[in-house]
Amino acid sequence: MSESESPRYVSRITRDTLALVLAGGRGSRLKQLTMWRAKPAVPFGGKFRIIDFPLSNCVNSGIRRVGILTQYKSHSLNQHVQRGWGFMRGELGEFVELLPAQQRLETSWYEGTADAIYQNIDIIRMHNPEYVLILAGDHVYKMDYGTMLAAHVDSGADITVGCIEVPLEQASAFGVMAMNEENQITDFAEKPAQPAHMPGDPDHALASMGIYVFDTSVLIEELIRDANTPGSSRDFGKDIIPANIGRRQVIAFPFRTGSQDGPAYWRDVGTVDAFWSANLELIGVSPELNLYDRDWPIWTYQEQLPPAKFVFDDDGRRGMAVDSMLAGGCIVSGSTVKHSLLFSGVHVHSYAEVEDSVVFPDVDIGRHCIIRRAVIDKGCRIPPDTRIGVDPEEDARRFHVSENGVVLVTPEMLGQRLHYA
Ligand code: ADQ
Ligand code: ADP
Repeated sequence: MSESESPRYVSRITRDTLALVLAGGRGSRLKQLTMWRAKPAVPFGGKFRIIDFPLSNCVNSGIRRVGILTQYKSHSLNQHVQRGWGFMRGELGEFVELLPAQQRLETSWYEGTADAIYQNIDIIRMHNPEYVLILAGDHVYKMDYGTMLAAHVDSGADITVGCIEVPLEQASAFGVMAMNEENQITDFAEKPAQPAHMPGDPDHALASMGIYVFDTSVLIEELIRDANTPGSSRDFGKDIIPANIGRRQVIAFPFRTGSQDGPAYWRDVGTVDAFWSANLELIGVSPELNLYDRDWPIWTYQEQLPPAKFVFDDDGRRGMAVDSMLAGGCIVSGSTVKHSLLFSGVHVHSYAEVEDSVVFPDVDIGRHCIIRRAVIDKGCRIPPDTRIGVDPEEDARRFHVSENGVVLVTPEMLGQRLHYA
C-alpha cells in the first residue's frame, strides 16, 4: 500500500498543520458595519459571526491547531473567540489562540498580511508544524481543507493557492491567475485592472481565494526574503505569491465545498449590498449555503435565550413572521416580519412592519415603524413611527444608503450610544 492510500493519510497531514487565520483587516467597504468591529466579527446568518465559518471549517477538517491574527478593532472579535472557541483540549495538543500584533519582532503593527505572519515566526517555529494553512477570517463558505492539504502534499508543491472561478467583471477585486494542465500557476496578478479570462471561457477568470498552504520551511524562508526586499508591501497577494511564480512549485487548488454535497458556495461579503443579499438568500427554500447540513456544522458562541415568540398585542393584532428566519429571544408582538433575518433578542412592537431586512441582535423596533430593505446594527432602538427604506431622500440624510439602495442604520446614526459591537 502506498503512503497516500493509507487510511490515516489525510488525518496525519491535518494533524501536522497549523492554521493561521488573518483577521486583522478592516473591511472598509462594509462602511459603518466595521466602524467598531473587524470584518471577521461582523454578524452573519442570524446567529454567527463571519469568522465562525473558517474556524468551523478547520475543526470539521480535523485541523485543531489554530492561531487568529488580530489587529483592527479586535475587541468584539476577541470576546467572541474567547467565549465560543475555548472548547479545544490543550491536553490533546489542540488550541485556538489569539495572536494580536504584539511587537514580537518589529516595533510596529502588522503591515500587510505577510508581515502579520512574519511577526509570528517564532510562534510557528514553537508549534513546529510540517504545513501552515493561511486563511482569511472574512469569507463565508464551507470547505474541507483536508482535501487541499492532501493535494498540496501529493503534488509536491511548495505553495498551494486555493482558487475559484469568478465572473470576469468582478475579477479585478481578486488575485487573478493562470495555470497549466498540471495546475501549476504560470501567472499571478493581484487585483489587475484588466483581468485575463480563463482559456476557452471569456466570461470567467480564475481568482485566488486568498488561502494558501505552505511547507513550513518554505514559508519561513519566503517571509524572511520578503522582509528583506526593499519596497515590498509585505502582502501575500501583492508580493509573496507573485514573487514565487516560476521560482518555486506554486500549485492551484480548485475549491470544493465542505461536505461535497452542494454547489461551490464562497462569498467575500465585502460590501453592504453583498452582505445584505447573502444574508437574505439564506431564507430561500434551498439556499446555496445550507446551514442545516449536519455533516458540516457551523459552530458559534450564543447566549442562552428562550425561543422566538409571536404574540397578539393588547388590541388582538397578530404578531407574525413569514418567509423569514428569527433567532432565539426574538419577540414579535402585533406586528409583521416578512422576508427578513432577525438575529437574537430583537423586539418588534405592535403595528410595525419589517420587510427585506437584516436585523442584528438586541434591536428594538418601536410601534408603527416601517422598515424595508435595511441592515440594522446591533442594539439600535428604533423610535416609534420611524420610516426606513420608504423615502430615499430622508434615508440619505440620516443613514448610509448603499449603491443598490440598502439602508444601513447604526446606533450612532440614531444618536444612541454604541452597544458592545
Ligand atoms: P484582499 O481580501 O483584498 O485580497 P486583504 O485586505 O489583505 O486582502 O485581506 C486578506 C485577509 O487578511 C482578511 O481576512 C483581512 O482581515 C486580513 N488582514 C488584512 N491585513 C491584515 C493585517 N495587517 N494583519 C492581519 N490580518 C490582516 C486577498 C488576496 C487576493 C485574493 C482575495 C480573496 O490578496 O489575491 O483574491 O484575498 O478574497
Ligand atoms: P407592543 O408595544 O407591541 O404592544 P409590548 O412590549 O407591550 O409590545 O409586548 C407585547 C407582548 O409581548 C407582551 O404582552 C408579552 O406577551 C410579550 N413580551 C414583551 N416583552 C416581553 C419579555 N421581556 N419577555 C416575554 N414576553 C414579552
